[in-house]
Amino acid sequence: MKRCGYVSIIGKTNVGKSTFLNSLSGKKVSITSKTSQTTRSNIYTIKNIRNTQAIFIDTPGIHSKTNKAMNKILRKKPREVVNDVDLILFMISGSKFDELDAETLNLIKKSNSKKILLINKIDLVKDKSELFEFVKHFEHKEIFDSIIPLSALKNDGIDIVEKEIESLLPENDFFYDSNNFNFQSFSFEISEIIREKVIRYLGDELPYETAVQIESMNEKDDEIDINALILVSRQSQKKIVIGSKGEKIKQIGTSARKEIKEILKKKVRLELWCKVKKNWLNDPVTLESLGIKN
Ligand SMILES: Nc1nc2c(ncn2[C@@H]2O[C@H](COP(=O)(O)OP(=O)(O)OP(=O)(O)O)[C@@H](O)[C@H]2O)c(=O)[nH]1
Ligand SMILES: [Mg+2]
Repeated sequence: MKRCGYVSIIGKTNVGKSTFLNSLSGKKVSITSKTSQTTRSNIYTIKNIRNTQAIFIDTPGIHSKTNKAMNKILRKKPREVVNDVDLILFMISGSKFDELDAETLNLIKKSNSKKILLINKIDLVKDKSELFEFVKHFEHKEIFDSIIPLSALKNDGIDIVEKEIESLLPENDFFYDSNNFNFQSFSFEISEIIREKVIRYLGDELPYETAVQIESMNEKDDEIDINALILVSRQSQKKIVIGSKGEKIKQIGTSARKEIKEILKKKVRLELWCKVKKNWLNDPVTLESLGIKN
C-alpha cells in the first residue's frame, strides 16, 4: 500500500521551519538564518519515506503586520497552503506560546487537514517537565493528531515526525516518479543562496530590507558566470553591504560562490553589485520580479 500527499509547515517566523525541512530532506532546500523573515515564498520539495511520498511546502513565518507591500504578501503565503493540503505541521519554539503563535494556530484550526504540533528547539529547554505540562495543555484542546517535541538543529526527533507523516497521509499512488523534481527555478535557487549570505553577514544591521536579483547567468560545460544585484532601500544601507574597502560584499561573494560551486561542481564566477532602489519593499513590480507575488 502506497501513501502520498501534501504537507505544509506553518508557524511564526524564526521557529525553525526551514531548518526542519532541510534536516528531514537531508539537503539544503530552504535558506535559514538567525534573523526573522528569512523565507519569502512557499518552497516545495519531495521526500520519499519508504512507501510514502510527501510533498512538503515550507512557508514564510507569520510576523507582525506592517504597511509594507512585501509584508502583506508574505503574510498571505501560509494562508495559501492551509486548506488544500493533507497534513499541516504547526511549529512552535520550545514551550513558549505568544500572540503570533496564537494567530497562526487560529489560522490552521479551521482547516480540515490532519495536524501535527511540532515543538522545536527542545535542546534549549532546560526544564523538560515544563514541556510535559505544555504538551498536556495542548492534548486537552484536541486540535492535533499528534504532538512531537524535537530539535531540528540537532536532528533529534525527525525520525518520529517521519513515522507520523507515514501514518497520517492518505492512501495514494506517488504523484511524482522521482524525488529529485525541481519545483523552484535554478536562478531562484542561486539568488536565495546569495541572499542567505547577505542576511548571515549583515543580518543584525539590515534586518530584512535586502533582496537579490539575478541580472544574468551564463552556463557552460565546466563553468558558470553569474551577475547579481543586492537591492537595498537607502544609500546608508549600501555602505553597510559594501563595507569598509568593499570587504563585506567580498565576503558575501566568496561564501556564496563556494556554496554554488559545491552544488554545481563547476567553476563559478560571481559578480555582485549593490544598488539602491528606494521603497522596493512597497513596489509590486520589483516584488514580482523577485518572486514575491500574490
Ligand atoms: N537551538 C536550536 N536552534 C534552532 C533549531 N531549529 C532551528 N534553529 C535556529 O533558529 C533560527 C531560525 O531558523 P529558520 O529555520 O530560519 O526559521 P524559520 O521558521 O524558517 O524562519 P522564517 O523563514 O523567518 O519563518 C536559525 O538560527 C536556526 O539555526 C533547534 O532545534 N534548536
Ligand atoms: Mg524559513
